[in-house]
Amino acid sequence: MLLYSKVSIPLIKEFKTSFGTQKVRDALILILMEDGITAYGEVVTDEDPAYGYEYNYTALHLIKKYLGNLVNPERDPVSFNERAQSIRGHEMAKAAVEMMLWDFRAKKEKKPLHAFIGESKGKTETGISIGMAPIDDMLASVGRAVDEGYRRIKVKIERGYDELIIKKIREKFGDINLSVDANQSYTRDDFKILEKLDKYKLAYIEQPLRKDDLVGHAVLKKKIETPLCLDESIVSMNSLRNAIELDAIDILNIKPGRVGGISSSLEMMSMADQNGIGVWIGGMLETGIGRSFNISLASQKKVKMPGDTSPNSRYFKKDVTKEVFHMDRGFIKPMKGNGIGVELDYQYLKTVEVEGGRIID
Ligand code: OSB
Ligand code: MG
Repeated sequence: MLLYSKVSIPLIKEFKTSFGTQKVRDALILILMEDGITAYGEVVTDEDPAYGYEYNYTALHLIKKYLGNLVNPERDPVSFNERAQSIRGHEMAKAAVEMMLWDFRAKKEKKPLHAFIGESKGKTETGISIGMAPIDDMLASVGRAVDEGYRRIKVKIERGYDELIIKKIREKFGDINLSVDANQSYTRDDFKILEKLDKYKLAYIEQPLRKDDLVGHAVLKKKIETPLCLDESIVSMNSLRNAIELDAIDILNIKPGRVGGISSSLEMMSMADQNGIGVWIGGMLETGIGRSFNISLASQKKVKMPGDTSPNSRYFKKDVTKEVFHMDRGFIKPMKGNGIGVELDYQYLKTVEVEGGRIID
């Protein structure tokens, strides 16, 4: 039986990026109950098509009309991926189903997911992503993150909210491991602004230009010293290969939910590794379900940079999972249990659920 539950969880603090301000996380959770096993998936979409073109309505529609039917009969994520190729795009919807199947298989084999999918370090270095805010608020948030022991601090920027805030952070906190994420806010007319950021020795600048402007990123990469990290631009092995061949990328932010799931994430890690591209695992304000998948991937040996895997207790007062992640001196560990190792707290889930039901009997 395949079920879904759409939940609306208020954020402790709004999260502001160049594409909008999130006040709640409207998460779409998938639940597969079979053979005495309960497996989970989470779609990283939100209510509106802001970060990408997919959103909750399209993802749920796709899962109901197409993807749910492609799951049968052997519950194997690899053959699901093959069949799902008949549906173009919609990697976020596909990813949620694919990842749920990986959780199912890992639980069937009685193994924690991080060990089931590859060579795991059993832990990962943790970074934090801080939304845009007035200067004083931002400096206070960075200060708190430094005190809490985060290994890399990423700050959201946009055209007009960039050099000054970076300058202030460097003045106050010295040479901390600092990066910025523009979420596609700049165009090719803004290269002069981006060149000025070189002197702040950022670990990287993430997704400065529009997602489909790989050539623009290649041109920019020649003009700046700051390493270029791509997020939205990379959705498939082909887009990664193109970025590498064009020399448009130094570092890759892999979000399994954006790239179609675990298999695709693992393939990307290998390709990045072979080409000297740094890799870290990103996040999309997931609940404990999605977060657990991310942390399992971030624990893989091939991931050598701190990612956006902060414990999501910084986003939610209460999560929909019974187990919550804790960070210890900048490290976070995958859960010990089988599969993703977290269970839904159904009692709480019902209080934040806005819609739910059966997809397949
Ligand atoms: O661009 O990395 C991003 C959150 C939502 C959408 C896009 C992004 C982000 C983050 C948050 O940076 C990272 C996290 O989940 O902690
Ligand atoms: Mg990003």
